[in-house]
Amino acid sequence: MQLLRDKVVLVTGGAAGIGRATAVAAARHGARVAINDLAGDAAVADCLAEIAAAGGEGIAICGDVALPRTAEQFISRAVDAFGRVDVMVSNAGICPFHGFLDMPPETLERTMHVNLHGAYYMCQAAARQMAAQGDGGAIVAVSSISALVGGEFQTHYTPTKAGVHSLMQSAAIALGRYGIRCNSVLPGTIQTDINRDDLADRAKRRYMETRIPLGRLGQPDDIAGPIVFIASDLAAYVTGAALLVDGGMFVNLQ
Ligand code: RM4
Repeated sequence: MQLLRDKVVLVTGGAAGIGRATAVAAARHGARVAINDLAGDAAVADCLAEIAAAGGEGIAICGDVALPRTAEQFISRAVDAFGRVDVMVSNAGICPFHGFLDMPPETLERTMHVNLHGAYYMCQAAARQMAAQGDGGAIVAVSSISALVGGEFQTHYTPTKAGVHSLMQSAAIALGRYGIRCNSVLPGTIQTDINRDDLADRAKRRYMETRIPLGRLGQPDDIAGPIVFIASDLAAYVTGAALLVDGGMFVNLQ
């Protein structure tokens, strides 16, 4: 069953990790896919090849999501190529782990601008296009378990993930009249480049694994499936919702 057949799906941070897995899964489910990424490097080419191998048509429009013009260019180029936008997956994000007391202002600023401002600009630009198209759409923001709980070395990051989730709740209200659904997915600890260094600490990795009832860290494909579902017409009455995908970590107190 192809859940996104004939849809045009846009994914930010689409060349690696959760974004790449989502872009390939969308292609596998019949979508044409446009990915954004910061650098047009080998990872972008590899992702486009994987999209093609999955039977999809893909393009890449690179740019820094922290800049408002990147969102405008992403939407415009995707519409030029595919004629419309049906789904926006706002995934791009960073988490440079750092202590609170000596957090450099530039690290705080960059994290806020990429994770929260970038999500805002991308979701706003996609919603403008969807509203103009007049037949609805779906926006999925990749928030995090970190919207719900804290991290000692994530004081700059967890507020952005809470903000992304809250953005979806408010956007759901603002965009319901256009038939545009807005939802957030909240991944747990998923092995990607974002935490490669952090999880290289064996004690940290072991601690995180013991927190997870399913007994393993997540993989990008563990998030791609829920994103495809919540973007699809199977979720036609779902908006303003949050889907926690964490292997049971959040509820595991004892
Ligand atoms: C997630 C969660 C994970 C961490 C990543 C970077 O929100 O906190 O544990 O590895 O962020």
